Amino acid sequence: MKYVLFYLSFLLCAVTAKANNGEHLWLDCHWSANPCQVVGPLKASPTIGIAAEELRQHWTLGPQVRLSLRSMLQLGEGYHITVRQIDSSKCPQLKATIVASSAAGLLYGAYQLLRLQNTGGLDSLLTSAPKDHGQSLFVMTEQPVWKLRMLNHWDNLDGSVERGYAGNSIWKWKQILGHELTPQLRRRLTIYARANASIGINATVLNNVNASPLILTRPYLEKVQAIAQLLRPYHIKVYLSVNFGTPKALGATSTADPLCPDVAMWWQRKAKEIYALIPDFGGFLVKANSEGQPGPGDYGRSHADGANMLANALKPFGGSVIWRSFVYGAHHKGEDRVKQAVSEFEPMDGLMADNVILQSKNGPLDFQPREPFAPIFYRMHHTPQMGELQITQEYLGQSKHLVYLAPMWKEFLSYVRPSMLVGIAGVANTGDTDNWCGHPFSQANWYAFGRLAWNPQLSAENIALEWSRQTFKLPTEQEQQLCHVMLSSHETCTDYMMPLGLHHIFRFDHHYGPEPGGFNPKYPLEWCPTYYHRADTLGLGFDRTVATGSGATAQYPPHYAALYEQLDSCPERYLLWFHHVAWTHRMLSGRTLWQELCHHYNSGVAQVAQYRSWWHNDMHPYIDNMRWQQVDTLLTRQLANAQEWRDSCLNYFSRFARKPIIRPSTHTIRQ
Ligand code: BDP
Repeated sequence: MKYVLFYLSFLLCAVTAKANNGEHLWLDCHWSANPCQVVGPLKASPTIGIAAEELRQHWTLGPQVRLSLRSMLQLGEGYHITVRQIDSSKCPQLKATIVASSAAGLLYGAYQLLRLQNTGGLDSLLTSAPKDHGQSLFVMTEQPVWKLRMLNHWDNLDGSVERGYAGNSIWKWKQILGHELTPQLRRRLTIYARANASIGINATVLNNVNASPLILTRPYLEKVQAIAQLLRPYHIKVYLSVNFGTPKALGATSTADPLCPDVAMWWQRKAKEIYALIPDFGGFLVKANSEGQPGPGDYGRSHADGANMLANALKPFGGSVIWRSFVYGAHHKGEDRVKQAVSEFEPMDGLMADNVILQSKNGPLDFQPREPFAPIFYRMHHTPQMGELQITQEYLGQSKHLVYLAPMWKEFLSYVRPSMLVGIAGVANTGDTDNWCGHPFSQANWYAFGRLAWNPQLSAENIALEWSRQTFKLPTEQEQQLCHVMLSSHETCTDYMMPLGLHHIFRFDHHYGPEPGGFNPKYPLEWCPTYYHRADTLGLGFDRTVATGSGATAQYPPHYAALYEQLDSCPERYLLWFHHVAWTHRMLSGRTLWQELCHHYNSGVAQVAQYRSWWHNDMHPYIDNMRWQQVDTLLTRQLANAQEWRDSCLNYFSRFARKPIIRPSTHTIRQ
């Protein structure tokens, strides 16, 4: 085992000696000449072996780390860390102990200890004078809030990635021969596994929710088994997205009706086959009767019928069904799209098997730059729920814009309490490009997702700081500037794309640039920008009030329903989501709606211009040339794109407002 790990670390680091292409993400991969000693039950499991090897290679603040496994402590996946100052006579050194009740806890504790080291969390111990008995102490105990901390890959079997902006799929099915991964793939996926383990992610769905039936055929299942074997020591469980019509599509049955005994039997046999290959398989993620996917509705059955049939097949093996609530247009045609998840699923609350989890996107529409939270989280009282966040920035500049998503996710988490969920999923932004995520700053979103999934109380500020320290290692002033840019970047993006609660005014299909006038009779109305902004000569915005609109406000708990229903109390960031507002309406700033809209668009562009000139003029000395150049080019592009957003949206809306566009002044940065 030791030699395997030695070889792996060597392989992992060899390629990056020359230039930092970002492949190792936020992780240290230098090869220590003087490894520290790690003591404990190192042979007890491969997971502990990895924890020990990480510490041996990367812990530099003291001669020894002790790992201790105590199952009585009931720490679950958590850990208890103690660090003491020793030998302060010459230069202070630290002695660390990690106690956990599981191998996973030791692994997570090891990564946390290294994070503390690399982000300066133990500096005070190193600099402080010795306390009584010659020792200062640092202690921390942590357990994850959610048991499921999952990535959803939208990777297709042909190697493409739906809404992927960082190259092709990371899985490389052709490089898995029988049960063996090629050395290249093994090396790459080991970096992936290590990155996830370092931030606490413990589950991954390998394939697209728009799933190919082929994933459940034997050759693919054997490849999945090979991936599961690689991920297992990093405490990552594999799940698969399944196509509800699979038995029929593969020609095994004549129908996919969930109430047909042959169909149920097929799934039971399939579950048995999967668990024989992958005993700790997590379960199925299902997108059914949504955007053309097959589902129980095709046979007049309910989502509960479908979910329960699958749940029944997985139950004997301890697996779960994660059923998505992202459905619209199937059963509630004509109803405001944002209301349809509640209309569809609320009547099924309590009817689903106990190993079914309902997974819903953070907002009621579709990963827009800003959405109010989805009310379904408050409407299901007997069904375990998971939140689905999107790391891949489909609607937030993809891998071309610097947009740090933690503030947006924190906004969601300020409405939906962690205790309301059993887990959280993030639609992954990984691809086979060298640095995994395309934009160097998009790595921060993967990092932030994991950290928040572990502990939703962490602040966006601290996570930005942690990430930038581990990724760039900058002097304090530059680090602060960088964090400021990251933290303001989401608001900046909504300013130049869709301020004040505007939504879905993207160009058709690719969801990158603006098309506020977009309308195509060939598409469902719910895909057309004009359906969402409702601009006319009187005003702008979608009226979702009970009094005069679609009544979506009524789906919220009373406090929020009242807040959103009234124009005067509705937070301005959601204003045009819930109200059709007169162009002359006075905003809190004293400006009219039209003036305010111009102000936001101008201010978004001005912010990006500032980011770009800061990076271009000030940051070159502090960042390796490769990444500096990459970000410089991307920020130039982001600026041009922000200007395009501003110009096309203001040009278009000015036709309705019948007011001249207010051009940027020197005061356009958001106050
Ligand atoms: C939308 C994407 C589409 C996904 C869908 C989903 O545009 O590609 O398949 O969500 O979540 O945002 O199922």
